[in-house]
Amino acid sequence: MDTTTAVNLQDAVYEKYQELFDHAPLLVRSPGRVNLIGEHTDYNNGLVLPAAIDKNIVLAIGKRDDQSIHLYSLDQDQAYTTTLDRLERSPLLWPDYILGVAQQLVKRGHALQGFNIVFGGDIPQGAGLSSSAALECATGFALSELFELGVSQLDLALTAQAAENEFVGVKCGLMDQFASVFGQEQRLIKLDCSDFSHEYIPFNNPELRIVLFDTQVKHSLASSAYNERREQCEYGVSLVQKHHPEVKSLRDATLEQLDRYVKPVDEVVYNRCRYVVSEITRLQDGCDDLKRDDFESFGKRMFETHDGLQHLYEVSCEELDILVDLVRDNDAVLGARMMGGGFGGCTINLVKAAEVDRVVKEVTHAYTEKTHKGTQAYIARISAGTARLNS
Ligand code: GAF
Repeated sequence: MDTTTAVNLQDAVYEKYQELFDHAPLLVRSPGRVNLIGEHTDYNNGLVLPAAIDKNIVLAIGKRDDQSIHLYSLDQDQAYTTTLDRLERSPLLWPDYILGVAQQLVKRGHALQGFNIVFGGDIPQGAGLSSSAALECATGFALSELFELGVSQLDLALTAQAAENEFVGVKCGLMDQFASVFGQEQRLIKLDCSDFSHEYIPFNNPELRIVLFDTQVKHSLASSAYNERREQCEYGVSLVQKHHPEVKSLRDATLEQLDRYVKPVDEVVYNRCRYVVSEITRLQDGCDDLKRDDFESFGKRMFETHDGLQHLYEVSCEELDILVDLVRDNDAVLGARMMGGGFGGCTINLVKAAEVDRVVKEVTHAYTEKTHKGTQAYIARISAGTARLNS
């Protein structure tokens, strides 16, 4: 977070809390994320390579003497009130990310009492930077600190994911919540979603920048198509499993098995599975590139990922494809691809630091010419994960 914005946001959240509830709150922040490579692999027990970024949800929390829950969103300028025994979905939608986490903590045997929350953020919404995962992780962490629940970092990420799966209804994997909680300055997280083991890979080349171009669109089929992709992957696994019972997820499957057992039955499911199996290998190779400082090779893999997401997994959209095509032959851009669930949001680009201004100007202009829409560019700085802001 840019220091001035960060301080302003913290101050705004803190002051609003005091104005509404008349006592000093506990303050936490939880970041959004980028993902360098490894898309739609997390819910297939595969690997991902995310990092927390310098854009955050800031959340103020305090105890109440009763069982009620008072919530206020600074960005929406909306309040919502309920009670601990009525943790149900709200017509306002944003409270669900908070109530879902509270429900999961209760389900896991933690004792809560009533609480107040005020939150705000500078993570662009609907841009695929995981503002909802950040809100879930901020809530879980804040409740754990407030009621001294001792929730571990891994349980925090899993609780937040369960809230998204069960309360909000999006069957997401663990990547976004894990990155938000486990993020570290200038380090990528190579997370193995089959057993949650992870390794940090330094990413601090001063000559490179991570630039995000926001399509400024979010096509409506995003969450239903997401759940459908997940089902298609599971179906592909079931076809392989009939012959290889040891294959429990696409992480265990080979391209040969897909050719043999999935392709003859369903060409679409085959394409989905082929993308995932190739992407898991691509991520492993990409991590080797990074360890050798071979960013050229890593960048080429990012373009390959985009091609797979566009043609095989079919979660891209016209605007994302245009943004990637605009930089394919640009010497200052080593790699680019759509990022996150798809059907809108941002592309992630690896750009030579000295050329960032020129690239942003050219892409912004050309995108508007082609789509008659605006794009917003963000430079993402890799930052630390969920933390307390006061004692
Ligand atoms: C969304 C999901 F929330 C993640 O779990 C992940 O599957 C991603 O889409 C695609 O890689 O961000």
